[in-house]
Amino acid sequence: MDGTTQTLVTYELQGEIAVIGLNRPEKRNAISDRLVEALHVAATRARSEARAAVIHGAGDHFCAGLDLAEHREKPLFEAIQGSRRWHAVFTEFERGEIPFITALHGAVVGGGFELAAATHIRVADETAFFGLPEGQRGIFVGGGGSVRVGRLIGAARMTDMMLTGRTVSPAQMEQWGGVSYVVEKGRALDTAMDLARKAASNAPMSNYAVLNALPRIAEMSVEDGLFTESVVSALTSETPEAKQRLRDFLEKRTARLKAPDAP
Ligand code: 1HE
Repeated sequence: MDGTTQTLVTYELQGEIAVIGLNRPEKRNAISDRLVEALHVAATRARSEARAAVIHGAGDHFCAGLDLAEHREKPLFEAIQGSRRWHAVFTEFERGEIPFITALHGAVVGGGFELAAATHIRVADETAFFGLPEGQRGIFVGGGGSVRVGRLIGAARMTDMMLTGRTVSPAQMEQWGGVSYVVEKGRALDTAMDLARKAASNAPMSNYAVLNALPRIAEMSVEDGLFTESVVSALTSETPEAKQRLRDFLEKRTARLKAPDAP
């Protein structure tokens, strides 16, 4: 298929989960302007009909980042507008209404890492490797990485990755807090789907509060954060769904929590 007829992003609703696939494997899922728009369409649809979503990549790599061929041709102002569009679309994932989970394998580099950083849970398989090669390409992160990746793994580690061009293994990235799960080769999508089903079973208002209150509270002073928490907590408890779920627990209609399985 050529670049005009190809479905750059696949979309499928599996039960309550939207499964969104970067689908440009011949270019290692490099993110072009059209691919950003396709992600926007997928995010909008997922928000309207799913309770959680998983993003994965077709082929051997999750995503090679910004489409460098397209970027090379861009005048200055279009480059700024393009970056701002990434920000707007990735924020639809990050601060939306449903949780997004990324299933990572192969290259998770540049804008691909920025995309993953805008989602709520990252699952990597053993083949994944992380890089921020912008310095080697003579450019800078433009998909929100300076804000999100820096906060996720720490500014010093991000600086190191950008200055040295080093790639980072999934095990190291897990230690750094950049991914939450490392699984066997080929298992990232299944694991992400399992996690998405769990998240989808929560009350939607609780998930909304996690997605929208937690990151804001993290930016507040301690006093403001604690106050905001009390208000959000009380509002969440007032929903009919919360009342029903609390009743279900007290009347022993829900499963009890269990200690985790041994690692
Ligand atoms: C691309 C891109 C791309 C591959 N833009 N076309 N990202 C990077 O600097 C990463 C650049 N890519 C790579 O290092 C490698 O391609 C991979 C490690 C990801 C995969 O290697 P490999 O050997 O499987 O594939 P390949 O042969 O390098 O690439 C296959 C094709 O995809 C080839 O095109 P072809 O026409 O010669 O077949 C490549 O040119 C093409 N391709 N990656 C365009 N990124 C909002 S700011 C974000 C800033 C950034 O993301 S900077 C980081 C950019």
